[in-house]
Amino acid sequence: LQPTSLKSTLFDLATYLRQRQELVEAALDTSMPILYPEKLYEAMRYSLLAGGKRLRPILCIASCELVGGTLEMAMPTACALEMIHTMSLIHDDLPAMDNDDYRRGKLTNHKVFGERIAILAGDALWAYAFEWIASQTQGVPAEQILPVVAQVGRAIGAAGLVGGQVADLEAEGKTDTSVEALHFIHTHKTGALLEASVVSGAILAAASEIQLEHLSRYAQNIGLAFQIMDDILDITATDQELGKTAGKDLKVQKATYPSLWGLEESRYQAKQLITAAKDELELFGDQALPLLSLADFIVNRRS
Ligand code: GRG
Repeated sequence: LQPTSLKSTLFDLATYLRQRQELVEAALDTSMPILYPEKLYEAMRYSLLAGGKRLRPILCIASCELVGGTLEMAMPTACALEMIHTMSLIHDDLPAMDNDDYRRGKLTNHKVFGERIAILAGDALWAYAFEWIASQTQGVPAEQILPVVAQVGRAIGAAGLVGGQVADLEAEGKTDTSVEALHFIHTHKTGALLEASVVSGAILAAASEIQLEHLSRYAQNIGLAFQIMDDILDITATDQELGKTAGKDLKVQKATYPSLWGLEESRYQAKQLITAAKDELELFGDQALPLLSLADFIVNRRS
């Protein structure tokens, strides 16, 4: 018998990811036609279809399928999660926030469309995300769609992305940020939407309470590991791998996991979290291979 933490080596993740990415890409493309005012829709499409790993939609679909649901049941929510992720990147790149010129190897939204349209494209994207879940989800009873809406709403507001972003802004320039404060920032900024992705997929497939508890803990662990790896990659990956351009202005000093723990300890902690995440999936047996492999992907990725 193989321990859960070793099982994912049997799974062809590259093919799985490519196939899922193509399906998500096509669904996102049809979700966003260009209407009037064209400039707004073009700005929304520009960032929504700018590539990216599509990790949140893929987690949502994998979790839905794990609990016995279908890809079709999960796809509207999967697309909505990517719309929200995209809007958070557009707003994060704004001059008032991180002031970035490049994202996913392309000019940032405000560099192409101007700040005012970038803000509004972000606003329209997250409103559309909720409309999309409510109007497009089929084959799922309304009483399962409602908690998904609540889960996603919670993940993006003060108890999630926005709360994490504010805590992050408040930590800027400080030299005494604690590990607890850094955890707060990242469990909210990054972890909350990853958790909502996994949990919402499972809710759509009518997961039991016990399944939801395990999947939540799986997602919390991969969420933190994901951020630790992000911090590590910021130091070790090339600008090309990160989709940035070389020679950017020096950023405001921020605490990171490697700055608090060092690189080696950060890698160790990320691996520990991935092992813990995979252990949470024991009860699902081999059905969990996609989520087990996705956990490994988080620590092995190059961008
Ligand atoms: C949600 C209403 C609302 C506002 C946004 C700006 C903001 C508030 C929050 C910032 C959130 C943020 C940018 C978190 C970082 C998340 C993160 C680790 C992004 C990188 O994710 P990947 O690696 O990116 O999945 P790709 O490009 O692959 O999609």
